[in-house]
Amino acid sequence: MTHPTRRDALRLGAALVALPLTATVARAAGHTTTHTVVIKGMKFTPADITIKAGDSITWINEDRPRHSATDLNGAFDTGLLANGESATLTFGGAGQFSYRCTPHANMRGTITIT
Ligand SMILES: [Cu+2]
Repeated sequence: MTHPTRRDALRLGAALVALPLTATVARAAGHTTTHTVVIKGMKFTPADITIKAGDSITWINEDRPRHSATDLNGAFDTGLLANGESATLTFGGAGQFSYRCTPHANMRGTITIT
């Protein structure tokens, strides 16, 4: 839990929250949700997820190999998660992200924020 890479990832997540006014409104209304993406069998489930601005996603690694959720354009990175570890990021604004696992290029996912 104190791995430096993980802390950096959380800071990036917090930075994403600060951006748009719509996210602030959504959070003030108390309608945010934390979604779960399970990493198991060398894939993200669900691989494609749609959330609302201000929501969070928790990635949980249930595999033996280490995995990450790493944005293709560098917007976020959970860092490598060992078996049983998780990381949570909050997404502030509408948009779309495509991400992959750093060690396993064929592990792909998308996040759509409405
Ligand atoms: Cu992986």
